[in-house]
Amino acid sequence: MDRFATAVTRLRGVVGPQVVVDPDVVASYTTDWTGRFAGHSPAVVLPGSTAEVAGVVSVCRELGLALVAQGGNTGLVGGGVPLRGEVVLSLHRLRTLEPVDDRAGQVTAGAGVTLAELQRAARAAGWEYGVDLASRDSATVGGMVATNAGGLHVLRYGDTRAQLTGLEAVLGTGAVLSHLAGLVKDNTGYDWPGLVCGSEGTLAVVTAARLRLVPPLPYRTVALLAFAAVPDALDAAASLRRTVPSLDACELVLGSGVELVGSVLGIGPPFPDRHPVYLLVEAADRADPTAALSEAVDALSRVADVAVATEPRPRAGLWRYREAHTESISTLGVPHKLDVTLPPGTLAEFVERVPGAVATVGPGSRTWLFGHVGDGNIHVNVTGPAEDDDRVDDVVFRLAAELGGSISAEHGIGTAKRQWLHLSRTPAELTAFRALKQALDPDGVLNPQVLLPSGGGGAPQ
Ligand code: 2HG
Ligand code: ZN
Repeated sequence: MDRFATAVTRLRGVVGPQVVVDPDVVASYTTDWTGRFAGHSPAVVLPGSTAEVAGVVSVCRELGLALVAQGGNTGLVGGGVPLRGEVVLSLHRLRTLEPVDDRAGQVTAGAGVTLAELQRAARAAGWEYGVDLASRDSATVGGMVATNAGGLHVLRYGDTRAQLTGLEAVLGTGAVLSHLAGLVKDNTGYDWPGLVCGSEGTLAVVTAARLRLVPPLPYRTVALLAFAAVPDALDAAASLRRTVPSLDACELVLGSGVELVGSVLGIGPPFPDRHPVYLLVEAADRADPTAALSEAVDALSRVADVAVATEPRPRAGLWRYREAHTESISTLGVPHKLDVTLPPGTLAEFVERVPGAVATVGPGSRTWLFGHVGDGNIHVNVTGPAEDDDRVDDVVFRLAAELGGSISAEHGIGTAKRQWLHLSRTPAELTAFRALKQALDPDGVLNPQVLLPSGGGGAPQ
C-alpha cells in the first residue's frame, strides 16, 4: 500500500467514513475566504468527538503527515488552509452546545458551533455572548478561540481570550487537555486556555470552549457621526469612551469606503453632503441610552453631521455602511488584508501616511481604511497589487511598527504575516515561542505554515 492509501485506511480506522478524498469536495476546503491563499490536500478528515481528534492527530504524527485545523474558514491570513498539501482537519462535526449554566453565566460549546448559534442559544437563555463579528453565520467557536477573534465589541467586553473560562484541546502529541470547569478563580498554574487561544492551531486543536456570557442589553442606539478630518473623529471617539459608559462599539469608516459600499449595495449616501470621515457608534443599556448618547454627542466639537437610529431596521441600515466594507472591497479584486493596531497617539498619523506609503510601491493601487477605532485597530485593505506581490504588505507593516503599533490586531499572523513577526516580537520572544511549539507539538504536525517564521531564530527569513 502506498503512503496515501495507508493514511486513508488508518484515518478511516479512527473516524469511519468521515475521510473525504473526492478531489472536488476536498477543493472546497483548500482556498481561504479572501481567495488570496490557496493550496491542495489529499484528504479532509471530519472527526465527531475529541477522542477522534486525538486519534487523527496521533495517526498523522505517526505517519509524518501535517494537519491544518479548519473551522468556518473565515480567517483572513491564510491560517486555515492546506498550503503545502497538509491533511485538513475540519472541526465541523463537534457541534455539542450544552445548556447554558445559568448560575455561572457560562456555556460550553463544541469547536464546530457557529457564533450565530452560540448567540441564539445565549439569548434564548436570557444571556448574551460578548463577541460579535460580521462573519457570525460561518465563524466557529474553535476558530474564534484559535485566533483570539476580536470584532465589534472588544471595547466593552474584550476579545475571545477574555471570554474563555475553560478549554478542551488536543496537543500535537495527541494528548487531550481538558479544563472545562469554568472556575472564575483558578490559580493552579499555567493558563492553558489563555495560551492556546490565539496560537492559531500551532500548539493544539481546540475541541470545546467554556465561555463567559454577559447580561443582555435590550435598548440600543446607533449614531453615525460625520467629521472633516481623522483627528477630529479620534478625539470624539476618546471623548465618547469617557462620557458614554454604555458605549458598545466605536468604528471608523472613511468617505471613500462609504461611497464604495453605497454603490455596491445600491443604497444612497447616509447624508446629503459627502464627508471624509465617519464614526459609527452604538450604545446599549438596560434602559434607552439615546438621551445619554445625544447629550455626549452634543458636547463634541467639530461634528459635521449626525444620523441616529433606535429601531432594529434603521440601526442595521447604518451598520451596513460599516459591515459591508469587506464584501464591497472584494468586488474590486483580491485585496491584501493588513489588519494592524496603533497606539492612540500615532493612529491619526498612520491613517494619514499609509496611502502615500502604499503608493510608493503599488502605484495605481487603492487603499481602504476602516476598523475598530475604539481599540486602535485599523483594517488596511489594498486593492490592485498582484496577490503574491507583498511589497505593500511590507511598507504597511513597517509603518505600523515604526509608529509603535503591532502587525496584527485581531486577524492573527497566519501564513500571510509570519515573515514580519519580528517587527512585533523580540528575538527572545520568538525563541520562547519555538520552545513552546517544540514542547507541545514536537514533530510539527499542527499548522506548520502558520505563525512562526520558517527556520530558526527571530530574524526575517
Ligand atoms: C471586520 O472588522 C473584519 O469587518 C474584516 O475584521 C476586516 O475585511 C477586513 O479587512
Ligand atoms: Zn475587524
